[in-house]
Amino acid sequence: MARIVERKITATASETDLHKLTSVLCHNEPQALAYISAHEGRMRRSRRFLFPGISASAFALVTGVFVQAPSASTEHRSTVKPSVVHFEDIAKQVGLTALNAYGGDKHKEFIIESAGNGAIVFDYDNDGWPDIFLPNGSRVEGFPKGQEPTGHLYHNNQNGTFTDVTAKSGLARAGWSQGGCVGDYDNDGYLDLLVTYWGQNSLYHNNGDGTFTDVTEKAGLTTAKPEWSTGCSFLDYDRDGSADLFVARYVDFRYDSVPRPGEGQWCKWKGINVMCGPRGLKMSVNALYHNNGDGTFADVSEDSGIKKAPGCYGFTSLSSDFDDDGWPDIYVACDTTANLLYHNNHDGTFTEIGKTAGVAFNEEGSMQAGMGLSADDFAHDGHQDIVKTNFSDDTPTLFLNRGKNVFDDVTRSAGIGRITRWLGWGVQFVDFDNSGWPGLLISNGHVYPEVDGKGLGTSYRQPKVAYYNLRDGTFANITAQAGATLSELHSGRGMALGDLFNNGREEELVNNMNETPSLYYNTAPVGNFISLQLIGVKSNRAALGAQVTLEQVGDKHQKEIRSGDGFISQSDLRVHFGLGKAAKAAKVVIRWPNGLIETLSDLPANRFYIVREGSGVDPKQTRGISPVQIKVPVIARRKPVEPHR
Ligand SMILES: [Ca+2]
Ligand SMILES: [Ca+2]
Ligand SMILES: [Ca+2]
Ligand SMILES: [Ca+2]
Repeated sequence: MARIVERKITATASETDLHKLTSVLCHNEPQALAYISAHEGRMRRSRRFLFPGISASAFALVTGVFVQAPSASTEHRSTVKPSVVHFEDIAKQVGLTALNAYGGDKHKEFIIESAGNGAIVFDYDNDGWPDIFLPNGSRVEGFPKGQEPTGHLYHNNQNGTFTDVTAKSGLARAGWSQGGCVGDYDNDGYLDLLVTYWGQNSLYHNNGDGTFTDVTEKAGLTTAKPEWSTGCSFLDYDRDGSADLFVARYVDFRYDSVPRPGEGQWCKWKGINVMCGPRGLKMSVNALYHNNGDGTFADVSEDSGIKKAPGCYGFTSLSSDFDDDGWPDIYVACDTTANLLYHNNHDGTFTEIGKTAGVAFNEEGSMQAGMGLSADDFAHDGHQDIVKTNFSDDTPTLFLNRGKNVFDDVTRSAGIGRITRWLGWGVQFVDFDNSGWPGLLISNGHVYPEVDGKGLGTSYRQPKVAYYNLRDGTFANITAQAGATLSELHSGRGMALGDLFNNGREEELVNNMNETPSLYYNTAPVGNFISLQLIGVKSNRAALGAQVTLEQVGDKHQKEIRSGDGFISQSDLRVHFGLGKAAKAAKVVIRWPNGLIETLSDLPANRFYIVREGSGVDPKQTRGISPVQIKVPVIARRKPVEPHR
C-alpha cells in the first residue's frame, strides 16, 4: 500500500513541487501559478517516466493489492448498451415557476455575481413526499424595497404539482444566498435547513408545522464579520448522536476590496475584460461547528485542524466515510486551488490529506477549478467514488476510490474526459434507468456572460451532459439521445436528486441563473428499485453518515446518506437503489452512523421502506409506487427560455 501511496504522489507531482506550491500558495498565488507554469511540463511528464506503460490495474496487481479496476481497453469493452433515456424539463408544468435573480445577465462586474445558487430537496413536513427549496440571489445595484428576490419553498402536493408556500414558511429572506444543506440538528424528527449566504448564513429550525424560525444567532452560528459561505454539510463527525456542521467558504470579498474588470492580471480572460478573481483575491477559510446538543454550536475550526489546511477557494463540500473506517471525512472542491480532503482522526480532529490521497489535483498534477461534487460507488467495489466539475478548457474529474485513502483519477479511461468546452457546476451520480449502476448528469454555464459572440468556442448559457454507466468502469455520452431538452441552453448551477413523485424514478432539479429552474424527468421505462428512509435513534436522527450496501447475486453497491452535494445543493436523504429486473433486494446491510450493523433480507422491489435504527423495517409504513402520473405533453420543441433581465 505504501507503494501505491507513493505512486499517487508522483502521479500528481513530485514532493518538491507540492511542498513549494503549498508553501507559496497561501501567501503568493501569482508566484505559485508562475511555478506551475514553469514546471508544468516536467510535472506532467513525471508520471510517464516513473511508470511507463503500467496501467492502474496492473500496478495494483504487481503490488499485491488487487482492486477490480475499471478499464477502457478494447478487450474489456463493455457489452452493455445504454438503455433508452428520455428527459423532459417539467419544472413549469409542476409549478416551479419563480425566477432566479443572480447578478448581471450580460455583464458581471464582481465575482459575487458569478457563483449562482444551489438546489435543495427535502421532506420538511414528513408526509413522505420530498419538497423543494430554491435559494435565490441579488444584484449589485439591489432591488427596490419590497421587490427583493427571496428563496422559494415549494410544497409537494402529492399529485405531481408543487405549491409555493414561501410566504407562510418564514424562509423569505433577501440577499446573496448561495446554497444549503439539511440535517436534524436537534433530533426532533423534522429536518432543519442551513442556507449559506455572502453575509451571515441562516440556520432555520423546522417548527414541524410548515414554518421555520431563523435561529442563527441563538445557535451561535453568527460570524464576527460577513463571510462568503458556499457549500455546507451536516455530519456527526464525533459520533455523539448530534449532527455537526461544516461550512465551505470562497473568497474574502467586499465590493471595495477588489479591482474592477480589466484592472489587473486576473481581470482578463482570453483578451476580454472580466470580473476579477478568484485568483488574486484573498481566500476565505472553511469552518467546522460542533453541535453542543442543546441547540447551540461551537466554532471548532481551529481546534479540529480545519484551519490548518492549505488555502482554498471552497465551493461544494461532500461528507463521506471515504476510507470506510467508520468516521465521516470531508472533501471540498476548491476553485483554482488544491482540493482538500479532511480525514477524520476519530478524536475530534481532522488531517488534510488531499495530496497523498490523490484528490488534490488531476492525474496530470494540474490544478483545477473545482465547483460541484457528487459521490457514489459507481464501480460497485464498496467505496464512495467522487465526481467533480471544473472550469472550461478542462474536463470533469472522476476519482476512483481504491480504499484506504487512495484514489485514482480515471477521468480519461472512464470516457468522461473528452468534452472540455463546458464549465461545469451541478453534478449527480444518477441511475437513469434503475439498472443499479449510476451514470452522471452535469449542468454547465460560463461565469462570464462576456464570452458570447467572441468566437471563443464557448457560450454563457450551456447544455447539460449525460453519461451512462457501462458497468466496466466506462461511461457512454448519451446526451444527444436522451432528449432535446438536455441541449437547451441555460446558465445551470446547483443540481439536486430525488424521487419527487414516489414513482421509483429520480428527478434532477437544477437552479438556473436568472431563469426559472429546470426539473429533468425521465419518461422512458425504468427497472425495479427500492427506496429506504433511515431514522436514527442513537445515531443522529436523519442518519447522516449511514452506509447502506445492497448485496445482490455476488454484486455489492454501497451508498451513503449525506448532507450537501451537487453544487452547494442538497439531495433527497432517502437511499434509492435500482434493481434492474430483480424482484427483490436480496440483502441490504446498514452501517448506522454510531456503528450498529443491521441486515435486511429479501425486500420486495418497488417499495418505499422506513427503517428505524435497531428495529429494522417498519412494516406499517411500507408504501408502494404512488399512482401519480406525470403527463408530458408531446409538443413542438420549445424555444429557449427568454432570460430574465
Ligand atoms: Ca413533504
Ligand atoms: Ca429538527
Ligand atoms: Ca456530533
Ligand atoms: Ca473515515
